[in-house]
Amino acid sequence: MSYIKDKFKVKADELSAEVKELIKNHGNTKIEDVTLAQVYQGMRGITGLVTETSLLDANEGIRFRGYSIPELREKLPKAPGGKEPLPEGLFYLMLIGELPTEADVQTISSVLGRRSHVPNHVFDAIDALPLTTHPMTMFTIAIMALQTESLFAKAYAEGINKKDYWSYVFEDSLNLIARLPRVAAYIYRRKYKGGQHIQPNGELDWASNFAHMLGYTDDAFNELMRLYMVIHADHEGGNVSAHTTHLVGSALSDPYLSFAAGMTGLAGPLHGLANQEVIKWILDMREELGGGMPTKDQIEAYVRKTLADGKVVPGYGHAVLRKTDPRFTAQMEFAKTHLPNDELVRIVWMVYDTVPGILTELGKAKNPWPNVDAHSGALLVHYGLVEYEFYTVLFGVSRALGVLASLCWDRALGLSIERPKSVTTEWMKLFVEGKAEVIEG
Ligand code: HAX
Repeated sequence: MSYIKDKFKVKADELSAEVKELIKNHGNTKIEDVTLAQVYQGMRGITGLVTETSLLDANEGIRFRGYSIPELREKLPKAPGGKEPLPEGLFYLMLIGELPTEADVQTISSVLGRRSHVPNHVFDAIDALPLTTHPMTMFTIAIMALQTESLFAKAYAEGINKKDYWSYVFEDSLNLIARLPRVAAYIYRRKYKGGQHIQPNGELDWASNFAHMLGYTDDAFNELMRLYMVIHADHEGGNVSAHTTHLVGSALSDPYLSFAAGMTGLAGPLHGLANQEVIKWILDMREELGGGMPTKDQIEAYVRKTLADGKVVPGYGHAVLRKTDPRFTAQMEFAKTHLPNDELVRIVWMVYDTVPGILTELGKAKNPWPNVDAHSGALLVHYGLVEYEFYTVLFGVSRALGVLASLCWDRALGLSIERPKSVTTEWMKLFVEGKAEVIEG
């Protein structure tokens, strides 16, 4: 691993120098004006963050270091006999900014395998929770319990030079990514499989070892896990889980604390929890209609009822995207290859034929198209992973790759503690009347 860390340091030193020059020469350049609506409505569209690992285009979707999802599926190294990219390769790409070789991916795979030991007190912390606890709550608590292992926190307590922060954050990030599948699988097996745990297999790649610890042995499920771990990893910096991890990290909270905070955000139904909400919504619809395949008219009626009840249609819409999410399309392609006749998948596709027209007709949602969460559950159900409350944990394990690679960059670039300015509505009213000055933050 040390050669990858050395390579990261070289890249980080180069970029740090460029950023210093940019700030020195263009620090006062205005990027855009901010409207009152943007301040009230979730800061939508305000450029206020730098995230090196990926960039989102409203129409094209996500690009990781310039590569789209179809390009990643083609160019990243695969497991022997596999067709889907290995997530270890995506992690390397996000960290270093270059496509990895097979050897780079092998190195990361074996480092993650070697570092996957989880101390017993973490399992004890999970075991102390009632079985009824939501898996995302268990996951977040387990990550907090793992914080005892933070090298950054120990080094900071002993006193380190700020130039070295990145090195400890780098080690913590690798250790955390290595441990998360074991923690997540423990939660799954405890809650749903009577506590019959499965030991890791160090011979397997990161995603298929995760599948193995969950209890799945099907090769196609390994492929799904590799694809799943790649497409959920990163979505630039402003989404709730990435932004929260970055924000908390900016206070020099260590990667365990920062990532746990990000996961509490991922657990919200407008963000990562939407993946469980989608499948729940489809299953509820099917139950209400008496089972089997619904007709197009029945789906349309159910969508309209959902909206009339003042609820969102889960899996549709996005704060930035304005077209079908390429992460949805990648899963659709996977389904066309591996499970084209699956009933639930066909319902997902029928919903895709129905919802955008209705949301467009109603004219409220800025994006009527499906996002990543609209498809993922149906694929998991097909392979037997029917416990949908667990789905956001899968998302969280994947999201670690992106937000922790970003956290390494945050510390390597010496980014500041985040502290935007806030105002009161009283101030807003005076400002629009020309009676208040902009207060310097
Ligand atoms: N169903 C019904 N109404 C929707 C909608 C949907 N799928 N998507 C947006 N709208 C509504 C909004 O609730 C909002 O209504 P109000 O003015 O009454 O508040 C209006 O349309 C305008 O919203 P928007 O500007 O188009 O969307 P936002 O940027 O505010 O929100 C969301 C983006 C993703 C939160 C939103 O589209 C939504 O709630 N979708 C359903 C939940 C979902 O799928 N979330 C997962 C998103 C992807 C992700 O983060 N995955 O982890």
